[in-house]
Amino acid sequence: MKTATTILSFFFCLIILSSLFAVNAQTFTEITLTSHQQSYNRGDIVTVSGELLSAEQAINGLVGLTVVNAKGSTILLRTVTAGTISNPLGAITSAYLSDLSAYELTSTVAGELAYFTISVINTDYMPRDLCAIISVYDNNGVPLSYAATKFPAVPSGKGFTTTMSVDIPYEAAGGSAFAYGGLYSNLPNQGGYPLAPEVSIPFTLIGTTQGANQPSTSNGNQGLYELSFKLANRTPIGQHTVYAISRVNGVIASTLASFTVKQPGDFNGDGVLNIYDLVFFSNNWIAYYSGQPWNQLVDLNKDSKIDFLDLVIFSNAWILYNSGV
Ligand SMILES: [Ca+2]
Ligand SMILES: [Ca+2]
Repeated sequence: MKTATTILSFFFCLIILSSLFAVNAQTFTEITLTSHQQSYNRGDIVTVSGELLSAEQAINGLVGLTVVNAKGSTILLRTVTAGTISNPLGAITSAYLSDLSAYELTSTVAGELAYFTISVINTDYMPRDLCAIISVYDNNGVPLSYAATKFPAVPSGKGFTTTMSVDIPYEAAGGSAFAYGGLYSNLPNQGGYPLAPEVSIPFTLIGTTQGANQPSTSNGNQGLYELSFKLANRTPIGQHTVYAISRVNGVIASTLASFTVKQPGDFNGDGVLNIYDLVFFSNNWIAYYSGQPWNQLVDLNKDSKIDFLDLVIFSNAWILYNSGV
């Protein structure tokens, strides 16, 4: 929790500082960010989007997006493009799944460390700190983990190649998965902004469960950007924070948004899982079987029926809630 507070207070300071710089530079660079819903269930698809503006006009640019879960862990770091990017300050020249020795691989196994090798260069005219980032998803478009490597003051025209390890959880959905390679001036939670468009790295994830082949998606037209991803079935309950940062015309703009991941089985939405939710479940179960109207909230596995599968999910949520997990 301490880490979460530190990260969030850093982001707030950065926003205040960047807005001061924006005023001083009189360019009024601004970035907006919203999550399309205030609250989500575990397993839902989250979409966040926003706009990049300079002097109140939509402007092309790179936007770095960070999502921090309710336990303060960063679950994804992505670079989305708001329009066409010309003359980026850096480039990713290659990125692929590999072994520890940078030998290229096509598949890896859930529950083990995966390795990714990425090569980046500084295309600016002056030395720059470079931070290469790998953000990994499973076959359901669920963000799993990330890794980053920084090198200070990389000369103009030079770069580095690094091999990074990412922990792939055992429960990650197998199939066609994606990682994304990003290049930043630093980690976004340390004020870093994107220097180059990201690259996607397709690979095969061998898992104990097969995913639905539903990748995370991003898109953008001039000034507009959007990112969708799926919440893990085990994502912590509570407030998730999304942080966006961009550098446009030499001015850094950043902002925050948040959404809540709801307690499964909390049908009346009071944040507590108790007898009132059980009564709601039972009443709707009875209604379903007697052909009466029933509430879709109770269909926890979203198969348009109320049966024992929903009861199992409800019971598991009840046990987990009452054991304080
Ligand atoms: Ca409740
Ligand atoms: Ca159901």
